[in-house]
Amino acid sequence: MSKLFEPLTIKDVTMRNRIAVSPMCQYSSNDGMPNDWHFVHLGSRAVGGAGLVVVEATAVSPDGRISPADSGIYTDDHVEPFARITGFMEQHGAVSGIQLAHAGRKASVHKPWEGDDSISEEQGGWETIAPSAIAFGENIPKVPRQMSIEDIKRVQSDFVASTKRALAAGFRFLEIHFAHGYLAHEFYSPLSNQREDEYGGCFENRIRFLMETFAAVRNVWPENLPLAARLSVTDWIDGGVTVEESIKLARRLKDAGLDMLDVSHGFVTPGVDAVPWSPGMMLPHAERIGREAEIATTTSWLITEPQQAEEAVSSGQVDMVMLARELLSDPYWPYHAAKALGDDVAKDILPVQYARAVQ
Ligand code: 8OZ
Repeated sequence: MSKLFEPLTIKDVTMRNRIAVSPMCQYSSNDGMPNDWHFVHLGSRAVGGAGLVVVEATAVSPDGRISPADSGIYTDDHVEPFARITGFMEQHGAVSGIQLAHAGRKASVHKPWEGDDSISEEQGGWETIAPSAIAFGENIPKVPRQMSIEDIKRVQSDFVASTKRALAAGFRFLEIHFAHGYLAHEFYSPLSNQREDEYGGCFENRIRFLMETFAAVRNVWPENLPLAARLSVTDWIDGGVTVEESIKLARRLKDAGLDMLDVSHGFVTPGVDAVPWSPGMMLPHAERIGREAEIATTTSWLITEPQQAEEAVSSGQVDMVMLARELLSDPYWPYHAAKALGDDVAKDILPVQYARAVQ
């Protein structure tokens, strides 16, 4: 049997294989509510055979949404519609995961297919907050308000309340969004954090928001359930975060109870030319961080082929792969991958309603 289709156990949760659906924003909610779109989108990927399905970046507060159409888990009313989705996904053999996020200075923008640019307050946008009053730039010129200590505490308590709701909704895998230039990454990167208090400056201060938020979430997320974080491990530019300091941060998070690091990159500033786009580009970084920080890892980015995914896990570069776009065009990618790898599990992946007709 291939390694890709070997189950993976983290804490008390066993995934049937090492293929995860990476969190992908759908920009299809009204006031944060998941709806039939999310049910079908996520449910289809569970039926398609993924071991873990992670719900898109889900906001911990209304101002933490990237766009007004982001999903959110900032009221108790969000729990029930998410529970319907987790119930269906688990019934079809997938572990239900969710990514919790606050978009910081990249909040209050139009959906990608409506321009991806800042929405003014007159147009229904909102005031954004960030570690420092520095705009992202280019298509997001809105200058955020520098967060006070009270703002920091408020956002951290929003992460805690959202974690409790995620648990109530039946999720068994939680990922905190520390990547892609959103709020936590804005604290981590010197490019967006120019604070002069204990939340800015040296490494210790720049990771404080992340460490405190992580500890607060870990405190309410059950010890026996996996807690992951997605981290932009490099900003790809001088003066930004580096893989070396991200290894230090990964070790610190591991000591604080991190179960898996989702290795990602960039997006804290616009127009970075140095991104080395290539197949499996983050796999060597994930391998190094996993080895040096002694932490389980996963990654995404241009992992598209069954053999490539198999090599990534069988060579020990990562414990699990996260696929995104490939799974948009083919929810049955796990089934097709098992067939391509000649794996016997292919016959068990499709639900009986389909398997009776297709093998
Ligand atoms: C990839 C690159 C930049 C942003 C997210 C919308 O992380 C994103 C995103 C994904 O939620």
